[in-house]
Amino acid sequence: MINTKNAKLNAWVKMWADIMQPEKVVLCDGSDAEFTRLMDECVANGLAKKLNEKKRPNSYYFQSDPSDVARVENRTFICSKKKEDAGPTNNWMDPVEMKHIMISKYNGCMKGRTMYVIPFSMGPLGGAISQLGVEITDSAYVVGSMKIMTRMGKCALELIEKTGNFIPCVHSVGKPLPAGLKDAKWPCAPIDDKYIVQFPEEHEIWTFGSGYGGNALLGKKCFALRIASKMAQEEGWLAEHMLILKLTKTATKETKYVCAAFPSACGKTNLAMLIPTIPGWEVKTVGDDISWMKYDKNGQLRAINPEAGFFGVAPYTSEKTNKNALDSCCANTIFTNVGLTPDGDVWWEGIGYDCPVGTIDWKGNVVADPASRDKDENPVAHKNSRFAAPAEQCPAIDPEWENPEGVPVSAILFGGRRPSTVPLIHEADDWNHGVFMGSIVGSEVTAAAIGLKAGVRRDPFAMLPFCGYNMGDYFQHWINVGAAAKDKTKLPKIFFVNWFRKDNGKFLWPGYGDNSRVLAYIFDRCDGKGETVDTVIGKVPAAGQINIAGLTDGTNEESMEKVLAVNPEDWKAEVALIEEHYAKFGKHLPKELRERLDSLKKKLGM
Ligand code: SAT
Ligand code: MN
Repeated sequence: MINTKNAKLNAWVKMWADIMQPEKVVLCDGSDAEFTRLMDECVANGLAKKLNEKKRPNSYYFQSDPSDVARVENRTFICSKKKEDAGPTNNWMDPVEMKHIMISKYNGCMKGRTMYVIPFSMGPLGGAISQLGVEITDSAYVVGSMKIMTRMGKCALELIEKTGNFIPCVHSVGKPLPAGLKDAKWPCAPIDDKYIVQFPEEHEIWTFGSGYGGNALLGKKCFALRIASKMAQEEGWLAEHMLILKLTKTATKETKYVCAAFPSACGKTNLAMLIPTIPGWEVKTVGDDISWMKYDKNGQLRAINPEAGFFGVAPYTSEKTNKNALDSCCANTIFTNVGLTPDGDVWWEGIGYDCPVGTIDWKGNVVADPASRDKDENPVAHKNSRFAAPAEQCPAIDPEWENPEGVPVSAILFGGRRPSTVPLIHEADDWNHGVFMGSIVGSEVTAAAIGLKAGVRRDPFAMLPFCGYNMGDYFQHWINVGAAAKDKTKLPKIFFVNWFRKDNGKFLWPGYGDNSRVLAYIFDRCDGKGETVDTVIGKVPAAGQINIAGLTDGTNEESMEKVLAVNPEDWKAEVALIEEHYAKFGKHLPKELRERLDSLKKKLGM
């Protein structure tokens, strides 16, 4: 058992060890030596491969079970006392009933395995916006990943020992290891036996049966979004699925911080680490996935990145699309479900060079003839294959990224993948209009979750899979946060962007580094500069306001007109979809949003 200075923590671990019956219990110290020891143990047991030390020092390669490659939304539950409090967009089960089921699953589930106890901090240690947690797990892969993704071990334990405050996070891969048997390459439970469970009223997380990403690294989606969104509602702050970046106008050294919410696998990591293609601008990264925001004593909304690493989608990350992400995973990185090259390095589709003959694909098969392989039907790297890399290794990391006070937020962006209807950028008239924009975010489905139907789905605030309570009440919370601003002029300006609009099947905007052209416009708009045109949905840039000088991909005045167009017929069809979406929330839909929709309808003559 463990013997920390905190009796509550000791008793909690003992209670779970009695239920799960591990062979031993290990309190993680978070040291580099511990990381290397645990990862080398995985290698020795056939669960991982060590990558070529010369090419990728201290880095490891894992292949998951084919049933365990992404989040599982139909196995994710919000267990509030009342079903209504989980709302229409979450799976709900009664907490008592769920605990009953899960205790029977957890009973003896760690037999033959080690129970690791991981104290961790989400956010800079001791920071005003930060929170503490403890995860118990029987997966060394999870320990290694938590070491990269959070501040974990001794440093967090010392704070927990002082305060006794921590969010309890319980995880097991759900596969006891009988004596004498060799472990599976990736132990986990069958798909229908996976449970990703949040108890929002108790601020507690129980997951079972999956070892992958957001299902198992409980500091991330389960805590920093689902539980934290509930805590934020109770305490008046915001826990959001947003990247945070710093934009600097190099001539004057003026800076602005921007937060942006896009659904999973829509390019948050790329935007967060963007290298501008226009002179005079610099982008630095604070975070690529999650933003916690609170007002400071002067009424300025400030944001922290609660994470310490990037859990990024590997495919299509290249020198060209995201050099900073590639450089971030140069060492001390865990790769999952990418290809493994004969010289002990990693490969994925879109890495920027051909797949070496003899590469092992994510399913463990040798790729004998890379050229004949169908990269969509049978990719070498799974479409949701990931790297977990320390944020401090990012060449573009902002020196302020560990500021415990957070960074001041000037603008908030919403967006998704929309092939039609939605212009490259439009601007909200005020905070509540921005909340309306967030509430109607929609996106084409990506590979970040298993079992979703293809097509556009509504993903309000990019929080659909991550909101820990009734989404209608969450909309209301956003309205309340705006209303609580001491000084409304300090509220971030809100914009909606869409890098993915198409014309005849071809993207109308180059994206990636060229998104700096849109960021430059946003920067100026935050200072009240730049010319806009009013449309039914908000302000769009006047012709010529977005700098397209030097673009060689065919972008011109004409294509800009198309990418910025607001077509009333498209929006009439969109309104019908929004009506359908809003109808789900019943009396939980804030009247302010209903009024916005009515005013849009009026403008469209509906
Ligand atoms: O939830 S994960 O951490 O697996 C990745 C994502 O969906 O953004
Ligand atoms: Mn995400």
